[in-house]
Amino acid sequence: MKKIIFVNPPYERIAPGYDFVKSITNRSPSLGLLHLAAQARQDGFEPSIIESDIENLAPEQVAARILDAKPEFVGITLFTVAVWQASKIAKLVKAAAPEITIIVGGPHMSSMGMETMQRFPEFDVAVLNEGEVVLSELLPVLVAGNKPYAVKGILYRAGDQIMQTPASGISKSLDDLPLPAWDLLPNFPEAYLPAIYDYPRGPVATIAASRGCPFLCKFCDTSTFGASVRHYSPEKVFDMMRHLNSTYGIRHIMFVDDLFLASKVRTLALCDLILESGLKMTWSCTARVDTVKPDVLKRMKAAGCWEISFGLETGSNELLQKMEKAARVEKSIQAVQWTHDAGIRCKGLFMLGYPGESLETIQATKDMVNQIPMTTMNLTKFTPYPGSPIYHDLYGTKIKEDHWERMNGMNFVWAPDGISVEELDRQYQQLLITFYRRHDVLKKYASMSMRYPNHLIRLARFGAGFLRAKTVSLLSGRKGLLIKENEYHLDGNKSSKAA
Ligand code: B12
Ligand code: SF4
Repeated sequence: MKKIIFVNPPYERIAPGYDFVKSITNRSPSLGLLHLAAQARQDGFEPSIIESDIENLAPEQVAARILDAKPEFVGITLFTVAVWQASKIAKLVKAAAPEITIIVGGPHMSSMGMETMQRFPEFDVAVLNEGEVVLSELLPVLVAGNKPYAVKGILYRAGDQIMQTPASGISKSLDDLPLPAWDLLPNFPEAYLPAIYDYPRGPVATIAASRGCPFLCKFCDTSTFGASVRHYSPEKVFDMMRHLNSTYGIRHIMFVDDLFLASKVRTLALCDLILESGLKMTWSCTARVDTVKPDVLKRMKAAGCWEISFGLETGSNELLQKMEKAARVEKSIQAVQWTHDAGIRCKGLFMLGYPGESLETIQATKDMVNQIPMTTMNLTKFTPYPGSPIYHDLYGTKIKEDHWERMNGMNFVWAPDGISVEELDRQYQQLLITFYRRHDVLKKYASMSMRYPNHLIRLARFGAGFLRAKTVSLLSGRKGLLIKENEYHLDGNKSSKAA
C-alpha cells in the first residue's frame, strides 16, 4: 500500500519566550487532515498524521519522521502563519528524498495558491479549496507516474512552469464523506483540549457540521469553502456525536462550522435526536447574532448546548459597518442577553485594530464588554488574512509587506491611521482587563473552577509563565509589553515581499 503522511506543521503562534500561552490555548487537531486521511484510507492508501504542535515537534523532527517512514506522498495543511515552517519541512524532505511528492492544501493555498507555489519550489502540487474529491482523483494519477493535467482544482509543476487546472466541483452531500479518521490522531483524545474554560469536562472533539458561508464580512477568509452552504444531515451529525462518545469517551463537542445555526430546522432536528436518545453530552457552537431566537436557544440548552461563540467584533456600529457585518451592536447585545437568559454561556469574539479603529471606538468596545452578560471574551489583533476582502484593500497601499509568519491573530501586522502598534498593544491588555476584572465574571470563573478543577491546573501553569515573562520584559526595558516590535523574523526567515 502506498503511504501518505499528513502534516499539521508547527505554528509560530507566539513570540519567543512566551510558550506558557500554550497551556491555556486551543489545542484542536486539524479536522481537514482527519477528513483527508479518512478519504485516502477509503481509496486504498495507508495514511498517517503528524500533529506537530501537539507532539512538540520542530520542522527538523517532522522531516526526520517523514524520512524514516519513507512515504510516497506528504500532504501538508497550510494556514498562512504556517507556510514558512511547512516550507522548512518540505525542503528537508526534498533534499534527502526528492522522489517524495509534497502536496499542500488548506485555507492559505485556497487564497494564495499561485503566489505560494512561485515562492516555495519545494511544494510539488497544491490542492485548492475543498480537498477530499480532488485528492481522491490526484493520488492515483501520481501513482501511475502521469502529469495531473486532467485533475481539477490543482496547481502542479511542469518543468519551470506552474500549471493551474480548472476549479473542481464541491462535495454536494457531506453525508457521503467517510467519517473523519480520529483513530489516526496521535494521543487522541487526551492531547486535544480546547482553550481553558471553553468546555466543562473533557475529553473534547470537533465536528464541522456544515461548510461554506454566503456572507462577506471584510476581515474573513472564506476562500476554502466559498459561499455555497452545505450541511451534514442532522442524523449524520448525531451519529458522529454518538460514535465519538462511545468509541473515545468524548463528553464535549465543539462545532466549528461558520454558520451552525443558519438553519433553524436542522438545529431543532439535531436537538430532538439528542433528546430522544438520552445522549448525555455537552456541546458548543458558533453563531451569528442574527440567527438566534429564544425558542431555539431553549431547545438547544435542553439538548446539552453549553456555550455559543458570537462574532461580536466591536462595540462601534461605525466599525461594524466598515467590516460589512450585517449585525449592529444593539442586535449583538440582544443575542447575548437571550443566550444568557436561556442558561447558555456566551463567548464574545472581538477584534482590535480594524481600519477605522480609534480611541473612541475602543472606548465603545470597553463600554460594551463592561455591561453584557458574556462569560468569556476572546480578543484577537486584527490581521488582514490573504483571502479576506480587506487584504485586497490594504496590501500594496497601506501595507507594503505581508508578514505571513506573524498572521496568527496575536500580532498587529498593521496599525490604522492615528494609532500606534504600542498603543494598540496597551489597549489590547486594557480591554481584556476591563472584562476579566468584572465581579460577576470572576464569580462565574471561580464557581467553574470549583466544579471542574482541571481548568485551575491549566490556569496555574499559565500564571507562573506569565509572571516569568513579565519580569523578563520589565528587566529588559520593554515596560512589561509581551510582544517586541520587529521580533518576528524568526530563524532569519524573510517572508516579506515588496509591494
Ligand atoms: C476550527 C478552526 C480553528 C481551530 C483548529 C485549527 C485547525 N488546525 O484546523 C483552532 C481554534 C486551533 C484555530 C486556530 C486558528 N485559526 Co482557525 N479556523 C477554524 C475554522 C473555524 C474551521 C476549520 C475546520 O475545521 N474546517 C473544516 C475542515 C474540514 O476544513 P479544512 O481544515 O479547511 O480542510 C479542508 C480544505 O482546506 C482542504 N485541505 C486542508 N489541508 C489540506 C492539505 C492537503 C494536502 C490537501 C490536499 C487539502 C487540504 O481539504 C480539507 C477537507 O475538505 C476555520 C474557518 C473555516 N470555515 O474553515 C478557521 C480558519 C481556518 N482559522 C483561521 C485562522 C487565521 C486561525 C489562527 C491563525 C488565528 C485565529 N484567528 O484564531 C489560529 C491559529 C492556528 C494555530 N494552530 O495556531 C483562518 C485561516 C486564514 C488563513 N489564511 O490562515 C480561518 C479560515 C478563519 C477565517 N475565516 O479567517 N482555528
Ligand atoms: S465572519 Fe462569519 S458570517 Fe462573516 S463571512 Fe466569516 S464566517 Fe461568514
